[in-house]
Amino acid sequence: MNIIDELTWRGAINQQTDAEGLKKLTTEKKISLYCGVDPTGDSMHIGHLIPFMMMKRFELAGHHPYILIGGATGSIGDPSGRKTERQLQTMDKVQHNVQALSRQMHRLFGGDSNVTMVNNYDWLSKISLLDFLRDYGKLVNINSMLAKDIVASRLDTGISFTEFTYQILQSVDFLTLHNEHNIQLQIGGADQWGNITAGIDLIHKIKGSDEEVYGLTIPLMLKADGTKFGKTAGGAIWLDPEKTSPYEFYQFWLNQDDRDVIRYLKFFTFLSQDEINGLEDSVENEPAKRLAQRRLAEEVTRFVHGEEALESAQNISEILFSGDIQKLTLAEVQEAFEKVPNVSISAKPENIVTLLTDTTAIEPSRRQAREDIENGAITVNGERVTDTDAELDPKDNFSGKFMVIRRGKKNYFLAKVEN
Ligand code: 545
Repeated sequence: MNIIDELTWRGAINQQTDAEGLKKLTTEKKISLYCGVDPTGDSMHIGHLIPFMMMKRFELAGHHPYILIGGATGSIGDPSGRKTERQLQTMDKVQHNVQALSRQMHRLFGGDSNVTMVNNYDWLSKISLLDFLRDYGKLVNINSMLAKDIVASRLDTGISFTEFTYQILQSVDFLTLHNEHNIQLQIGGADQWGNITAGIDLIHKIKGSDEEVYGLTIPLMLKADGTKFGKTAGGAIWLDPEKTSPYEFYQFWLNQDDRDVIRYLKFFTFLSQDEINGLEDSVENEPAKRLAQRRLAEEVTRFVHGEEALESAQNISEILFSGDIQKLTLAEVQEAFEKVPNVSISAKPENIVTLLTDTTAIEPSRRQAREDIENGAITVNGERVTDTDAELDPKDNFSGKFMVIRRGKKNYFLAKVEN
């Protein structure tokens, strides 16, 4: 199947500069294409990942993707999708982020794949101001720059000359990559449309309007309930395991709504159309099994974090579901309860009522603590405690490092033992 037809089936096409031309080109030959990312942070979140998943599909179809890290553009800042001027980052910070993002990209798309990484600092930093103005500035029309949505929407609040110029830098990238690597297509999220078409205009001005270059954008991912995709109460879902643990990452996908899960499978997994259609039937006919969510969580976690992290995330999920938390390893306890309230306790044995009130303030009063204990609402390390005189010794579990306290069905607290 042609790659453009595949992306269409996946719901992954927002706009194209020449749909017919691009389909013909990709049917006739294998092309080189690119997508860029600016080092404005040290990790991508799952929203940023989308166009790069689509690049991987181009690769699987035999095309040659280039990933551009914006060492130069990242020091300026893309105004796209932002209502206010950005604060400039220090060059040290940009450099740090370039390295972090390159590592992340390598882990995801490197290895033995046919993906090439480039950094636009290598060419943009070499252009002098006079050359810039003479070679490129002269070819770009201020009127068409002002007409771009991104710039137009900032005219009343204001936009600096620096951010205004950003679209020319991204255009020079497209031109440079076209000249040096015969790149014919740039892809990006819907917010990149203005920058991508600016690049095509520049190439046409310099190389003639017959020069075959294309742009394609991917729609913003929306959720059926109208809230923002990829955000939870705890913030964004990051690809960096230090920011979002593999367990939390796995749970995020597992908890998706039936109305969204098929669209996510199409965007974030490499499952075939047949497999996804099968899962769609399952959502319709046996939704309680949540097969689609399970498969989604499994595929995406494996792709981003690897097999071992996936197994551990599944293991933690099963253990928490069964309540048998003594089976968790020390590392798993930390991962599982990273986001629950943390309290600290001493290494000495303590009475359960004192522990829940004076020591940890999990319960508001001794009366409430006694009531919850007697009603069976309190478990410690997976075991129900119903005796208000019980003495708990932190040494008994998790190598004396943690005590996991649960109030009611879902309220977990991680007590860290002070040493
Ligand atoms: C720079 C030079 C080029 C081509 C592209 C660029 C980057 C582009 C841009 N892209 C966004 C981005 O976000 C910061 C990530 C922090 C880790 O700003 N001008 O860099 C996002 N992009 C992915 C998608 C996007 C876009 O990386 O395209 O739409 C989000 O889905 O916002 O020559």
